[in-house]
Amino acid sequence: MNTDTIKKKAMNAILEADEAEAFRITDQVLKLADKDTLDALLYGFGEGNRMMGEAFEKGEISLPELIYSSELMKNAMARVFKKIDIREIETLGTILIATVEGDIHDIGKSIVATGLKLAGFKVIDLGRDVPVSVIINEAEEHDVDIIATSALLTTTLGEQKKLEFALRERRVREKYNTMVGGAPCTARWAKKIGADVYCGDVSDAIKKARELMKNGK
Ligand code: B12
Repeated sequence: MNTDTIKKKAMNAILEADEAEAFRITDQVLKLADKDTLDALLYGFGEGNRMMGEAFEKGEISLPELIYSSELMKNAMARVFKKIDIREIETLGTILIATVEGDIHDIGKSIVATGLKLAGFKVIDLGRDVPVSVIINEAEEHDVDIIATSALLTTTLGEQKKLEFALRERRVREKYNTMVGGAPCTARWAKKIGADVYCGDVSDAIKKARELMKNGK
């Protein structure tokens, strides 16, 4: 099975809320057990969830249906974690991830957290609605390499800027790489606020996190 087929099947399993199919494709990918097929699986699940988000917005599906699809992906991923002993994979680095204060959207953030974990990163997921002060305190305590934040509202996007400012104010900015994401976020926004990278989806996040670790800080 090539990576395009995996992406398509994973995406359709989410769109059709077909848990049995999601598990079947996940098990097939586990047999192949290489990074490219796992990336393709995640990409497909991510795309499926993104399209479900759009369908919800258009009023085509209900919120419980949308949440069910993201749970379905989480269950399939739990299957992966059970089979692959994450400790056996090289630890590429530690990433702290959170949805910013005032924002309760966490579907995309959780997908990205799962993807990074699967790619071999240690991930500390602080959840949603997390104040900048908590993000920095936790980053300091766990000595993380990358601080990744998600913002889904134009009104909460400013929290990512606040984080950059607070990191500088506490004179710890140079210790971390920062990564920003979420629907209203752009590469231009990242540049404007001084974040290190913007990522559009889970595959992009994995790719750029790997690059950041290679380049060091
Ligand atoms: C589901 C949803 C909700 C759910 C959230 C459930 C949950 N547990 O997350 C509920 C119903 C609770 C909700 C509430 C609200 N919502 Co809402 N919501 C959505 C919706 C339909 C889908 C979001 C989603 O989950 N998409 C699927 C995931 C997979 O995609 P994603 O989040 O974009 O994530 C991907 C990328 O962005 C990226 N990414 C995301 N985060 C990160 C982080 C990092 C570090 C990286 C690298 C990458 C990354 O990777 C992900 C995977 O590929 C969007 C519309 C849309 N199409 O985006 C509106 C939307 C985001 N919501 C919106 C609004 C206005 C609200 C409310 C204010 C509504 C209200 N009046 O009450 C409240 C806000 C509550 C709050 N304080 O946060 C607006 C925001 C408008 C704006 N620009 O500000 C949107 C765009 C809808 C719209 N068109 O008006 N919402």
